Order: sequence, then structure tokens, then C-alpha cells
Amino acid sequence: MISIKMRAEKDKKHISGAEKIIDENDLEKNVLKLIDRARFHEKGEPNFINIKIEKIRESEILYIPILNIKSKKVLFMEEGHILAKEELKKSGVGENAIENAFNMLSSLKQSMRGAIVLGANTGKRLDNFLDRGLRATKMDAEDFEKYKDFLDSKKISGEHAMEAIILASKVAFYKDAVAELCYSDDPSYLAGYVANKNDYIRINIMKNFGSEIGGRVFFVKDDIFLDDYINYIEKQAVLVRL
Ligand code: PML
Ligand code: MG
Repeated sequence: MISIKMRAEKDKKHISGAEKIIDENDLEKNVLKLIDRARFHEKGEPNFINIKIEKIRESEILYIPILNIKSKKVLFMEEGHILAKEELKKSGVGENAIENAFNMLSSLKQSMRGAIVLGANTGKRLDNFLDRGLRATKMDAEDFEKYKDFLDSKKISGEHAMEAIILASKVAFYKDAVAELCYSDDPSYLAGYVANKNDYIRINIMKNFGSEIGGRVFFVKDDIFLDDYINYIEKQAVLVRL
């Protein structure tokens, strides 16, 4: 198998990123698609695109289950945030950590390519990645056609949700993971989610139209051993099995 990682920037500003694990025969096709995705992004035309292609052995791949998907509908962003906060609390995230997460996301000057890692109890930021964040890489669905059919049956479509569910499933699988909060940095994509060890809870409106402020927060146990965690998030190849 082959892992492809794409990341695009315009004057150091993050424009787009994507992860794929594919069959070697589909390499060219997928690379072209990713280049197109980067070049014609709503956040602007990048002046830097990085494509990383790595071979991975079958024995390196970890197969994990998909999160259980739930959908919630709200009318306004404020309502979406209240709902997300409730879900995070139910997932075991402390109130301090929840407030910090929302404050950190809303005060971002530019979108990050990765996530902020917060202690789920203390709300302390644990990673040292600053404006870059910890980026989850090397993940995909084991059988993409089957995965698409599965999402169709749940009336979920579009690349954003498709990729986010895979990412959230990888992030949640780690032993010390507690929850995740995400909403998109793409100005016309308003949906976001809260994920925990079991569920991916989609919320249709998490921000106002036109805003490029969005990102991810990974909540983890405060006593996590960070090096192992970062290694898993950045390097462990994961396929989501249905
Ligand atoms: C992003 O990658 O821009 C975030 C996507 C969030 C997807 C939420 C959903 O539709 O389920
Ligand atoms: Mg984006």
C-alpha cells in the first residue's frame, strides 16, 4: 500500500491538507486529484504544495473500528456550541478544558494544519506545536467503496465528513484519548463535530458562513505519555474497517 499526504500553503497560511492510503495501482490518479484539490481551494490559490508518498507494509497497518455516527441539527452557531459543550462534558472533558478549547479556536489568527492537544481535566495545552498543531496522518478506510455506501445509507456525503470520520476514529482509538472538538476552517463549511471513544456527533452549524476560523482540539488524559501519542497520531498507519 501507499500513503499519500498532501499539504498546501499560501504565504505560510494553511490552505488544504489530505491523507490517503491507497493501492499502488491508484497512485497517479490520487496524486492528481489531491493536486487539484489544493490548487482550486476556496481559501485561495496556494504557492506551495507538498505531496509525500510513502510505501507501507501490510504488517505496519493497524485496523480499527469506525465510530458510531450521530447527527444533531441546530439553527444557529451559538446553539451548536452549547450542544458541543454538553457533549464534551458527557464525554468526560472538564469545564475548564471545554472553555479553553473554544477560546483557543476562536482566537486563532490563522488556521492550523494540525490540532491543539489539551489535557481533558486541567485544560492545559500539552503539545509544543504552537501555530502548526499536531497533524493526524496516515489513515483511510480499508474499503473505500464500502465506506461510501455505508455513509450513503446514513445520508452523509461530501469529502469533509468522509475524511473527518476516519480521522476522528483514528484519534479516538488511542488508549488515552478522551474526546475531540472540530469545526472546519473552510469558509463555506459550517458543520463540525464532537467525538469521544464511541461516538462521532455531527453538528450542522458550528460557525458563521464566511469564517476561516476553525480547527481541532484533541482532549487526552492529563498524564498521557506525549511522545507515544504523537508517534501514533503522526506515524501509525491506520485503516478503518467496517
Ligand atoms: C475539515 O476538515 O475541514 C473539518 C470537517 C468537519 C466535518 C464535519 C462533518 O460534516 O461531519
Ligand atoms: Mg480545511
